[in-house]
Amino acid sequence: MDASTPATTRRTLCRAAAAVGGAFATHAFVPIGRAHAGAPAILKPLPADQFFDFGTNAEMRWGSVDPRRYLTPQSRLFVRNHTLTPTIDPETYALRLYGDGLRRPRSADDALTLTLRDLRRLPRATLIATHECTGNGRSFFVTQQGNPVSGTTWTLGAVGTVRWEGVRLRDVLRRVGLDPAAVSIQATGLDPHYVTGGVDYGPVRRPFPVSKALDDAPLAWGMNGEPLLPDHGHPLRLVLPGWVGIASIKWLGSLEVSTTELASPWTTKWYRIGQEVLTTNPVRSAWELPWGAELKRGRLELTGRSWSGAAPVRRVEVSVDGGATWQRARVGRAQQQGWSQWSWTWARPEAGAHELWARATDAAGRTQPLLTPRNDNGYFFDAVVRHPVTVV
Ligand SMILES: Nc1nc2c(c(=O)[nH]1)N[C@H]1C(S)=C(S)[C@@H](COP(=O)(O)O)O[C@H]1N2
Ligand SMILES: [Mo]
Repeated sequence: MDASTPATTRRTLCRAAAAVGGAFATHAFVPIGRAHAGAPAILKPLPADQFFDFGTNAEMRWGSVDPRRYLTPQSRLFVRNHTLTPTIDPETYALRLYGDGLRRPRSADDALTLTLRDLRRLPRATLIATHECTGNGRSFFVTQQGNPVSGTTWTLGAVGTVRWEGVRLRDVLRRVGLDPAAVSIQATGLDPHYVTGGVDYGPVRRPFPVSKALDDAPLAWGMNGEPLLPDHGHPLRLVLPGWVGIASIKWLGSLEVSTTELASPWTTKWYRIGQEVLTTNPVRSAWELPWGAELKRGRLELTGRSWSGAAPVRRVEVSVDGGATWQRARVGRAQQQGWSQWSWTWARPEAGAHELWARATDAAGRTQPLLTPRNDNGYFFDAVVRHPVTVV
C-alpha cells in the first residue's frame, strides 16, 4: 500500500439496517433523522488529503497530522460506523437508565430518563485521552506478515487524542443510585440495527464492568471545546478511556445496570480474541509521514507519536537498519491519558529506499513486538510497523 492508495467510493448502504423493532426495545420518543437512500454514512467532510474514505469508516492520514498540535481536531478524527451517523435532536434527547442493578430496580419499559439539561446540572468533567479502534493497523497483518484477516483495512490512522467534555459516569450513577451488587452495564446506541450476513444483531451495544464506570469513564457531549459532531456521537456518547473504541458507544440511548454479567454480540462474537474479551488497547506508534514519503537528503528531523491504553509511553526507539540497532527518540510529555509526541534526528541518511521502524514501551512495561500473533478479525496489531520512505 502507498500514499496514493485510492479511497474506496462510498458504498450504498443497506437501508434494511434502519428498520427497528423485533426483539429490541424501540426508542420511539427519540426522533432520529431518517437517512434518504444513498445518503452518506458519514456527515462531516472527508478531504482526500486528510482521510482514507472507506464508506462507513474514514481513516486519518498520518501524513496530514500537524506536529505542532497535540490534540486531534474533531474535523480530522477517524470515524468508525457500523451503519451510519444518525441525526438526533438534543432538545428531545434523553438517556434511559434501567436494570436490576439500580438501587430502585427498573424495567426497560419503565426506564429513568435524563435529559441533557439534567446531566448539565452535574459537575463538569474533562479528560484528555487517546481514542482508537480495535482494528487499527489491521492491514499490516496482510502487508507485513502475510496473514489473511477480515475487516476494514486501516493502516495506523484509526486513532486520535482528544479532550472529552461532559460529566463523570460515576456522578450520574451516584445520583441515580446504584445497588452495591451491580457488576455490569450495557451501553446501547441509537443508530440503526447492525445487519450483516442476513442477521439482525440489533443496535450496537456492549457491556462493561461497573468498576470501569466508577473509575474514569465520562459521558461526553463535547470534544476539544466544541459540541460533538453527529459522526462522533452527538448529543451524548460514552467514553471508556484506554479501552477498545467499540467500548465508547456513540449516540448513547440507554445504560442497563445489572447484578449479573451482561453480554452482546460485541463481546461474544466480535471484539474478542479466543476467550479474551478485548478491553485495554495495546502499545502502538506512527510516523507523521505519508506512506512511501520522499525525504530530501540532509539532516532530517522526523516526528511521530506513540500511545498505549494501559499507561503513559516511557520510551521510543527507532531503527533504520531493520532492527539491528536502535536509537532513542526524544519523547515529549503525555497529557493525562493521551499519546506522546516524539522526534528523532536522522543525521546522515543515504539516498535510496529505507524503512523507518519505531518501537514504544509504556510505563506498564509493555513493548511493541516485531510480530503480532494472527487472529481472524485482525484486532490489536501492535507490532513495529515498517514505514517505507525514499531519500532523494
Ligand atoms: N452506537 C455506536 N457506537 C459506536 C460505534 C457504532 O457503530 N455505533 N462504533 C464503535 C467503534 S468500533 C469505534 S472504533 C468508535 C469510533 O468512534 P468515532 O467514530 O467517534 O471515532 O465508536 C464506537 N462506538
Ligand atoms: Mo472500532
